[in-house]
Amino acid sequence: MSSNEIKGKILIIDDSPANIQLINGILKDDYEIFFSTNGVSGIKKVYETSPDLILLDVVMPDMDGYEVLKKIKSDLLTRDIPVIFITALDSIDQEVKGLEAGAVDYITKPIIGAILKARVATHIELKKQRDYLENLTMIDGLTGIANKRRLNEYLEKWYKISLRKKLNLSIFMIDIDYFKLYNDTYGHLAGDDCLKFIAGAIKNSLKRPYDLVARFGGEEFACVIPETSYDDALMIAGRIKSNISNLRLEHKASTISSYVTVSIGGISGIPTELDGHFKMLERADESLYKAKQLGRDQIVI
Ligand code: GH3
Ligand code: MG
Ligand code: MG
Ligand code: MG
Repeated sequence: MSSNEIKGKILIIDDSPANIQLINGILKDDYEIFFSTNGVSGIKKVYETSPDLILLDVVMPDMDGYEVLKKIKSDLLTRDIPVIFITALDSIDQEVKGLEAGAVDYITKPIIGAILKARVATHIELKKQRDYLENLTMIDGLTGIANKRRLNEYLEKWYKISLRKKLNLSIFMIDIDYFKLYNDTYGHLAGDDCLKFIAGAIKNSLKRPYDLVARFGGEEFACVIPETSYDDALMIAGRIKSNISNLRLEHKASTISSYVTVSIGGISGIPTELDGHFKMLERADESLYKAKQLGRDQIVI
């Protein structure tokens, strides 16, 4: 790797080490390169490295390129990664078959360095634009945090990862106490400002890059906290509550405090096949209901 800016991660899956070496030589200055010499380990590498692009050989013993592509396309976690076939099979039928299987491009051997570079650059750029646009559709307009669509996608993804790797997953539902009264007292615009402050306080309470806060609806927020023990989840929920109370947003109509408070319901545990990610959200919502029943301004996990 040179000191140039690295533009993305590329995974090469090819049974020929000589091919891997050749492609690596062409691309290594611009990209971080990973490789695998067979389909099974290649698929494992896809999960380990989350590449921006996969260069896939068609003819390989055991598992061929089509089977590998099918596997990649069948999983939500990997299906959006663009795959380019690189192969010596240069018939039109083969190329059509490859593109119909879901490859974004088809490059025939012998590999010409400049062409490989140019096509790879195009597909990496397209992927970045896709990711950018995708992100735009997943942001809540008022608060700037993730919206419900993003939450669902993110939760489904972490549910699967946690199930597979037997990791603890925590979900919080956070609801502002007596928010209708807040609107009635201070007006709807002040209510909107309050939602923005609360969203910011929750966001600031989450320290790790994989923690997500989303606006679930009206005055409800949800957090997805992966790879965190029950005790740590409880501590994070406490941090959220105290950061919100530190905002000291006046709420004189509230019967439990003179400031805005929230109730937090959560679940924390290793998911099982029986759960499903919606079921986990439901259980977090049941905890929230309990927190409300117990008098609001508290955490139930
Ligand atoms: P509880 O303590 O039981 O949660 O009571 P609550 O008043 O917070 O709950 P309720 O569900 O009755 O009221 C929610 C209120 O949130 C009603 C609705 O007008 C307000 N709300 C929902 N979305 C927005 C919004 O985008 N902006 C503003 N200002 N208010 C909103
Ligand atoms: Mg081969
Ligand atoms: Mg509510
Ligand atoms: Mg409420």
